[in-house]
Amino acid sequence: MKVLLIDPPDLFLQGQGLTRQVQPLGLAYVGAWLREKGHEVRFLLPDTRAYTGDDPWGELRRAIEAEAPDVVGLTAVTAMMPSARRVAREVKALNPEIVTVLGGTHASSNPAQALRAAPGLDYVIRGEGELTMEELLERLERPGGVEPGSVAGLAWRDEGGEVQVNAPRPSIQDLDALPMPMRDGLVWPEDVQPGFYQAMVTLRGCPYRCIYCAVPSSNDRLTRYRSPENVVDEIALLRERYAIPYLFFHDSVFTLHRGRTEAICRLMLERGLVVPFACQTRTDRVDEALLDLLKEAGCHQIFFGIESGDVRSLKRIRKKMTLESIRAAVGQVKARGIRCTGFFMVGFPWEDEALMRQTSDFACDLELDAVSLFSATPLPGTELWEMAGGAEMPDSVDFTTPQVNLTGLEPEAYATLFAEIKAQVDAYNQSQMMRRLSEMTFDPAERLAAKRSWLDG
Ligand code: B12
Ligand code: SF4
Repeated sequence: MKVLLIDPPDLFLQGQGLTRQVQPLGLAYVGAWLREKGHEVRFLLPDTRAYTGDDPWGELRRAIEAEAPDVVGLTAVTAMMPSARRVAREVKALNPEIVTVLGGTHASSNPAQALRAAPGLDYVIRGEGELTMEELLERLERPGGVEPGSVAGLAWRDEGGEVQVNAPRPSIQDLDALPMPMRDGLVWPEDVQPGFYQAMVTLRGCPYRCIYCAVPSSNDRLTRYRSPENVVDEIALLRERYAIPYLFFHDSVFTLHRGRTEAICRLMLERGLVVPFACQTRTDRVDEALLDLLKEAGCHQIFFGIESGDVRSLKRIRKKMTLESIRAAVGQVKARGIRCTGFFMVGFPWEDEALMRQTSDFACDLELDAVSLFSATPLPGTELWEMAGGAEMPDSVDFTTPQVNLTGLEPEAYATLFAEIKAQVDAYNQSQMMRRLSEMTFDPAERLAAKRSWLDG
């Protein structure tokens, strides 16, 4: 079948969404699997184009029409659902025969609601999409009809229009058996900036249960790992095929399994595949020896999910760390010349002004290279969502301004306080940038030579 996989557009980006030029790996894995099974697969990344004029959806519509797919597969986080619904509607307006399927985090934690809220969608797939999508396509092709009730992992509408959600499909155990993510087949390949980074994931799932995070609810609870050999084979492929200048491990906790992380780094060194890379992890999942090895293998930047500067809040969100251990981990990273960024969140239901300021003060006192501050936002399937009564749904991807107020403060008071705290963090980030610039020392002789060659030229 002809399958078109679409990452719904974030229209406000106006074609400037650099990170959106990285093919979402969920779609890339599903695409690779379907292609291996004989389907014709293409990708549409609409955020690589600027939207102008009075019909911002026009170009997307024309591209879908030209591709004439049998099936459109969409991915979405919660905040992208309005856009996903709109794309599904556009597809159905073009041709109601095109089958529309949604997968991804939001679909996985909330399949019934996702389908109910989107008349343009035919099916929702929860959890990993490879096998369920393959089975759905196989049934769409066969003369006897789909019989959706027996497809594990599928949500569908019965003849009366009622949404039915089937039992989940067991998760894929052997990740090495999956083909490498599909990074070609782009409808608009000319839009993707050469020299931008490529992303990889080396594991699926997470054993932790942080109350604000949607990862545990969108997978089953099992964490599965790719073998170090399989991971490094993908790095070799990326080097060969795309000459990647930079790699980003998009795993939520890249160093979750210490021995495996070590093995990946050693193999990168052995095979001469040292590539500058960034990764995300927790402060309690690094130590000095591991950081030395990460650095040797090319680690250039580490992102830590630190979240709070209040030890009781850390406990409540299930990040049982001490402020001293966080400080020590950041210091160890920085001592090795690895850039270190921290993610923080304020606005949990129990937080008052003093606690929120405590977090921003702590964040700005850690000597991080950069601080990212978000407003606590309840995502479906999380404990925070339940605490918030499951009522409000973020309708913007911009969590750097409050989408939802969970605190006891009046909404306006919270918005003002958040803006003040954000300004403190922005000023800190700016000062860190200025410091880095001033530390860039130049050899006077080199400067003179450069000036001469410029004058001579
Ligand atoms: C990398 C990443 C990003 C990157 C994305 C880069 C890119 N273009 O890929 C960046 C930094 C840009 C980003 C931004 C955001 N992110 Co983010 N991100 C992640 C992260 C860490 C990994 C995603 C990934 O690649 N996973 C690996 C793939 C293989 O897994 P997968 O996506 O789940 O796909 C599988 C299934 O879901 C399914 N599937 C997925 N799509 C489809 C489609 C079809 C048709 C089918 C059949 C199946 C299917 O099959 C796939 C293979 O089995 C996840 C956490 C995580 N560990 O998953 C958070 C996560 C997805 N992000 C999250 C959030 C909240 C955001 C932001 C809203 C944050 C913000 N305010 O800025 C923005 C939204 C950006 C946007 N417009 O989409 C949340 C989403 C929760 C939710 N319910 O909304 C997550 C789960 C993190 C969390 N702690 O909760 N993110
Ligand atoms: S925030 Fe990170 S460590 Fe916590 S549950 Fe989510 S992925 Fe796991």
